[in-house]
This record gives sequence, structure tokens and C-alpha cells, in this order.
Amino acid sequence: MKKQKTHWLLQLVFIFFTFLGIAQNPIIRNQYSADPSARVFGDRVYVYPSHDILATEGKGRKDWFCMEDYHVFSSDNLIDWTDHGIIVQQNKVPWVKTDSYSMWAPDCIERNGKYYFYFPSIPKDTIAYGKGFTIGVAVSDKPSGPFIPESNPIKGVKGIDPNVFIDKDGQAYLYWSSRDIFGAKLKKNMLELDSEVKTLGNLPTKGLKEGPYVFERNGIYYMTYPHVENKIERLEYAMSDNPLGPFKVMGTIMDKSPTGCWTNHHSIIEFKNQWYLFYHHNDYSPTFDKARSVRADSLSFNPDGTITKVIPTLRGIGVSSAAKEIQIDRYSKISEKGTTIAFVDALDNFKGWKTVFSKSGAWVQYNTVDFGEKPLKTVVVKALSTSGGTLEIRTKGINGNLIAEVKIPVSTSWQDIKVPVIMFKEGIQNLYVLLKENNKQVEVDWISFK
Ligand code: FUB
Repeated sequence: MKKQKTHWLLQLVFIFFTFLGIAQNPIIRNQYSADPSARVFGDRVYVYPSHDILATEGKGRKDWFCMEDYHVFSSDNLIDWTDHGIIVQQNKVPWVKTDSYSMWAPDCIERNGKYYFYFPSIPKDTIAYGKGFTIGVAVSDKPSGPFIPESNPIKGVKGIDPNVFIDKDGQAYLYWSSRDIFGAKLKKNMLELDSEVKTLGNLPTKGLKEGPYVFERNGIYYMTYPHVENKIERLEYAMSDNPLGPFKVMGTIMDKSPTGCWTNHHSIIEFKNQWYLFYHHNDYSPTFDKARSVRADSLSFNPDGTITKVIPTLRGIGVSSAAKEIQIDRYSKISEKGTTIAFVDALDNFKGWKTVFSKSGAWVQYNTVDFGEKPLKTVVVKALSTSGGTLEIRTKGINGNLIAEVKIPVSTSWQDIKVPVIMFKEGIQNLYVLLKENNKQVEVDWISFK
């Protein structure tokens, strides 16, 4: 048979970009990712995370954070994310110790058409820069890179978790942490400090604070930071009328992880009139919390400018298209009994999750699915059931409109079951999937409409 040749341009596109498709939480599904710095550049959201990898013999420190490079991801709809590939790597930065595997939480900002990527790491030259972390910059003409690292780290900075904020008057500030949170003005070149370093006071004194992220809204400067008061970090915030404080501690943005992921690290953006919190959790690595994954949820403010606490969801953000694979295991709500979520393949967590229905009436609710305007005629369910069983798919509640009834035949392998849609309603709907009978078990990977 004649082998088909892929056009060289298409091959190049595949090398540099990976479309990650569907986005519920976690939003990055092809690798571990942590410490997300989300930024709006033009009409896209860019996410600059740390890239957790697992330490192996001679590569990083066992049972600890291990990172050797950074990728950047972007999306124009918060659903379809593109991995633009590696933008900076430890062995290509002149000042970084090449076997330190310590490319921790970064940030990126735009000024006058140039993109400045700030990242912490361990320097080679401890005589010049001291022991421990310092912070460097890499510069690009595009948010997706390539970024060219500066030869030396920023003078006068010792610590991790850089964050940059540019005020309305054009003054840029660099923040970072080293148990406490520090801040200083940056010169217009964005590469050098332009003031004394200030320890930002009036923040909690008990326990570690790190990962500062500053933004301004309606004249209020928000200093937001993860804080370990008792073993696990929670996201907190303080407010001020000045970018360098003094700040007044206001409360919690997100409670500590109920499953014990030690760190959290976040950023906050406004995109198309909605505010979002990007953060991380160890979704793909439930037994090791140094292999984390980026998540995002909506965030809102009270009339007095205080932040409403964000309850983490699996559903995440964005509108899912009915015509794509809808991962109902990333549910908005779930019945108390008879529905569980498990990895599809216990040997490869990156294959994602499945929903297991095991009781009559067990259900999941999956919000904000766009059915478009053109009638969709068929529903496809990727399912596995050794007992066989019947699923109902409804909109408008678990007793709402029945849009399909899907008989899942007995099988020991995954199958795509196709049935006609009984009733089509256009536009954005919440979806409900239920098991009809008792003594049956049905597993669902995804559903999709054609
Ligand atoms: O990712 C390594 C470190 O863990 C970050 O720098 C901290 O903010 C914490 O998330």
C-alpha cells in the first residue's frame, strides 16, 4: 500500500504545538504542571506553569520537587488549550546549575511589545549569587517564545516565586518570597531593581508564606499568597491602596486541600468580563503531592471588593461543546450514592478518569454544554459494562427532559454505543446522566453528540 506523506508544514505544526482539547480540571492533560501564572495577552489566555517531573536516579532529588524546563499553554476559549512546547530549560540558562532541577514557579508579563519571563532557580556560581534560589529573566517578542535568557540573574534578589505587576502609572514591581514576601520597584528595562527591597509587613507571621500574586481592581491592590498555617497551604489575600502595602489581611480565597496536597499556588485574571483563579492540585498523582496539575475555577468579588471564597470544582471553566468528548467524570454535581470516579487505566493516570454507575438512579450533572443551533441527531457513549445496563441522558434536572436512552450491551471491553437523540434543544444546557436499573454496573469514559 502507498504510504501517505504528511505535508512538511503540518509536521512542523505537530512538533511545536500539541492541542490538548477539552478542558475541565485539570486543564493540562499531557504532563504534570504546577504554579500556574495565567496572563491575558491579546485575545488569548496564556498559562506559564512549573513543569513537575518525577526524579529518577541522577536526575533531581527523590521525593522532592523536580523540574528542568518550562512550557507555555494558551487558549482563546478556556476549553481548547495548546501546548506551545518548551520555552526555557535549565541547561540553556547561563547562570543556572544544570543539575539542580529547580525551575520553580515562574511568571510572565508584557511591556512595550516584549514578553519578560521571570523564573527562580539555583545558580552555578554560589560565590557571586549566594547559596539557594535566585531569580532570572528571559525575554521574547512573542508570549509563546522563544525566550532568550539573560546571562545573569537579577541583582539583589534571593528567593523563589517571582511575580510582576505593572501599575496604571507604568511603574513595574517585582515580588518574590523566601518565607516572607518581598517587593521592590523594577526599572523600565524590567531587568533590574529600582528601589530598596521591602519586606511586606502586616501579613501573617506564623508559618510559611510564598507564591505572591498582585493585581489591582477598582483602586484596590490585592496581595494574594499561599500560606501554611498548619501543614497544608491555603490561598489567602490582603488588600491595600498601595502596591507595596501596608496590606490588611482579609481572608481565604481557597481552603487547604482536603486530600492533603501540601502546596497550592495561583494567579488571578479577568478574561471577557469574568474573573478566574488558576491554581494546582495533585489530580494525576494522588499519592505524591510534588507531581501536580493546573486547574482553573471562576472567581467573584463582593460589592466591597472582598473576594468570595472559591470552592474547587472538577468541572472547571469554559463552555463544553456537545459535539466533542464530554468527560462527565469532571462533573458539576454527583449523587451521594452509587456513582464513583476512577482512573480509566491504573497504569497510566494521564488516560484520565471514568464514571462508574452502580445503583439505580445514580447520576452525575455536567454543566454548561453548548448544543449549538443545528439539531444533533445521535449520542455516542464510550462505555463498558460486564452486566449490561441502561443509561438515561437528560437536560433540565434528573427528572427533566429525556434526550436519549442508551442500552449498554454486556461487554468486557470499551465500546462506542450510538443511539438516536429523542429530543433536541439548542443552546447551552446542563446535562444529567443516570443509571436506570439496580444490580447493574456501567462505566462511562465520555459522551458526545453528532
Ligand atoms: O513548585 C515548587 C514550589 O512549590 C513553588 O515555588 C511554591 O510556590 C510551591 O508551589
